[in-house]
Amino acid sequence: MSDQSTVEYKGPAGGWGSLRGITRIFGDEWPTPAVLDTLAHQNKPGGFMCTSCAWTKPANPNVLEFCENGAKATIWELTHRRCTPAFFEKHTVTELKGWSDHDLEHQGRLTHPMRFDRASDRYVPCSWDEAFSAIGAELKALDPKSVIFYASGRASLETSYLYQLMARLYGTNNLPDSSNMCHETTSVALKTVIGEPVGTSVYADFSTCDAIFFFGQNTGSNSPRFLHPLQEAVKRGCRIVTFNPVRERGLEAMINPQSPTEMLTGHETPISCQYLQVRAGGDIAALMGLCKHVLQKHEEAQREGRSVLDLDFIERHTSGFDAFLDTVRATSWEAIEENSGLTRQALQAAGQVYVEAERVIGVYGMGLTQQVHGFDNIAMFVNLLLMKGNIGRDGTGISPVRGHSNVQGQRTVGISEKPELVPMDRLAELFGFEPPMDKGMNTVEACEGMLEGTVKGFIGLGGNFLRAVPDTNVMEAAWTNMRLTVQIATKLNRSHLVNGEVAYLLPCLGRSEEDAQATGPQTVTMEDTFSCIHGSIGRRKPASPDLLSELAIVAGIAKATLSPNPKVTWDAWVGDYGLVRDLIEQTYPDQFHDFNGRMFTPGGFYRGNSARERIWKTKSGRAEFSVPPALSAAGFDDAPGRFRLITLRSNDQFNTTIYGYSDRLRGIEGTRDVLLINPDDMARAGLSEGQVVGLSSDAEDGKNRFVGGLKVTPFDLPDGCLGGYYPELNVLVPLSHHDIQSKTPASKAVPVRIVPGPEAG
Ligand SMILES: Nc1nc2c(c(=O)[nH]1)N[C@H]1C(S)=C(S)[C@@H](COP(=O)(O)OP(=O)(O)OC[C@H]3O[C@@H](n4cnc5c(=O)[nH]c(N)nc54)[C@H](O)[C@@H]3O)O[C@H]1N2
Ligand SMILES: Nc1nc2c(c(=O)[nH]1)N[C@H]1C(S)=C(S)[C@@H](COP(=O)(O)OP(=O)(O)OC[C@H]3O[C@@H](n4cnc5c(=O)[nH]c(N)nc54)[C@H](O)[C@@H]3O)O[C@H]1N2
Ligand SMILES: [Mo]
Repeated sequence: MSDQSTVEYKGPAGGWGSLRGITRIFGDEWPTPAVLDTLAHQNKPGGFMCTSCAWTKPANPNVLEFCENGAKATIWELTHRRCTPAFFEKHTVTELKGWSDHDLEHQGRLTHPMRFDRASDRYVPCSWDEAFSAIGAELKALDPKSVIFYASGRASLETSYLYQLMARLYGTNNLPDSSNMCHETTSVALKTVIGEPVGTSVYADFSTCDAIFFFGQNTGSNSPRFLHPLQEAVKRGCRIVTFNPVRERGLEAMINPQSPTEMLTGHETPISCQYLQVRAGGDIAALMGLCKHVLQKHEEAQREGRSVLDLDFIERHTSGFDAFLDTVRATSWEAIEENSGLTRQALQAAGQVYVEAERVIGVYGMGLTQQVHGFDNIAMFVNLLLMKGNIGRDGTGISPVRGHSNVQGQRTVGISEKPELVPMDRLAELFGFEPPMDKGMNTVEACEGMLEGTVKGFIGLGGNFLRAVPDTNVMEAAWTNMRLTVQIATKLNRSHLVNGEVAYLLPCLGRSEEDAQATGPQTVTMEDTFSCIHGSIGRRKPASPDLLSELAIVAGIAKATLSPNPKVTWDAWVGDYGLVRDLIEQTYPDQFHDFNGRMFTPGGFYRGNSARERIWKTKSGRAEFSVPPALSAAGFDDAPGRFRLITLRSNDQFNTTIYGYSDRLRGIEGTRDVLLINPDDMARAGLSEGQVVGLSSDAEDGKNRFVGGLKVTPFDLPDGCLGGYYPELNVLVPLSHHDIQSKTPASKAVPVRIVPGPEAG
């Protein structure tokens, strides 16, 4: 690498920096002092469960069981700012479209149901009754197959269950979820190869594992409380090996902000013992390299009468091993080095950690799932783990780190476009109707439907769909062709500004707020990344007296739309969420028995996982070794001038919610309009630091996609890889660029070229 220095952050993750991150937000959003009480109970039994990530809530929590980003999420929700009808009177929707994501949400909490008035180009206040009956009338007039019921992974199990029930009673399985842009690859790949759509590890496994392999998950920013068990693991001798094109600080070193000694002495714990900067899309090859080393060591050991592979496990529990071995043998180190961007020596050293460890956990995130061959990334990771029986034993497992706080749970209780994943017979029996059995649309298919004009209505249970999906410009243009768009939200975002002919914006309670109904204050529940279910009670005064709970809004729309059914008692359910938990229990008796009785179990109650018990619900009845169809996960070839763009999250955002402009852990401050590039690539492209350039799409469809105004920023990345921020760069991700099997958009290796000069297009 040339000696041009790169932008970086030299401090550890956690530490004083994380406290400064929180206090900066505090200063700006300062809610009531009561927020401190909410934070003190955050993620603890009987308290409220953080709306940020899906990391688990342990049975024995820290004194303060929240992180920098969890605190930001709570403060953001409990802000004193209000986005009232008076605000909408002042600003036209067209004007607001010119505002940044940060400025829109920064207006604070929505307070009143609003109807979009096309004539004045403004949102105007309306009553709840008016909104529900207008939406009901529109839905009745539409073909159910033309309406999308989207959910962002935050809403509780109770609301989610009723949401899918409403969609199915109405007549559609069009239930895409934010998961379709996220860990859908996991749901499809793990279901295929181990028979469960979710991870097999639990929290306790992190106390007994000998090694952890990390692929494409940014713990320091996205699940910071995970750093505590990692720090503990390192201290007891567990070895952590990380594969990531970016040197993420949280995986290099941390200071526990809850330890006074560490804070005062500045003593940091190194996290990864080896850090391999794999090329974006290079993981299939990297994993192949690890497997090749394991196999070689096994063959050496066999000559001495020993074994590295768990042959007994392979024999009794797996299928496809021979074909897999043939492929590992046939793949050359040259091909592995070229596709992974890593040297044979580095891969062998990492492979040796795997060989020497008795118990290994495989952790991963968006770096593996958001790729054209994302499915094969995950299947390949499972291959590595199966070689030594590292699934279904204490201290082992495959561990996807889920995103939104209840995204996994939404799938568990039936938000799925795939009817075969839902116990339709039970729904039919419980509610006396014939559920639709045709496949619904996932996120990409819903977008395709909007482009084709077959989708006419959209209901959004949270989220910022239009900003989160690929091909922003194309999708925004198509969106306004819809007849009906309804958004249930806490804060204003861009998806609320691009409207169908009839459009409503319905404000809801946040999870930290008291949800009082006919039978008193209500509890809601969520499922964390380890399949543990937790009750959550909000205690803060609602941001406005005109808010309804998400569950009440769903029921309001349902009642106005569906014909009466004696088995479907919306009012009773709104009055007592415990009745909805009874329905969940009746629908999923094995996993949710005694739901109401167990929901406050410290650490949550575990709903079980067959693969963890080595019961494989796959086609063959065994865990599947598989052969990847390609060594590169990128899904496109290299070409002169073509780069692989990684769309990143900063430490100062939660998805499309932009708290601020400080990506502290990467040393990028003050702006998000950056193009991260390594100094060698900079020199080759004739660029200089601070120069403003654009990016254009280099996808095979040849379509024109362009983003300008990006500041060239030298950054430590592998050759041929660029970094920039999501959602600003979603303009460049083609809708057709997605994981082949699950259709998760492939946002981590997007083909682009650099266009010098800000105005080029
Ligand atoms: N503070 C905060 N927390 C969050 C979120 C947030 O936006 N902000 N979002 C939440 C949600 S919904 C989700 S899904 C999770 C997302 O959390 P993560 O799964 O961590 O997702 P990302 O940050 O998008 O990307 C993860 C990492 O993948 C790396 N990467 C990119 N390409 C590759 C590749 O080809 N191979 C490998 N091995 N690595 C690669 C990137 O450098 C990055 O470090 O976080 C959740 N938590
Ligand atoms: N290029 C690129 N694109 C990506 C990704 C990427 O890494 N790169 N990541 C993808 C991933 S992993 C995901 S999960 C999606 C995220 O997609 P979404 O889940 O659709 O988006 P969010 O940004 O999480 O949604 C934020 C909005 O949710 C609303 N909200 C907040 N709290 C609540 C609440 O309690 N109730 C309700 N009803 N609304 C609430 C607020 O109005 C806020 O503006 O984006 C995906 N898109
Ligand atoms: Mo996500």
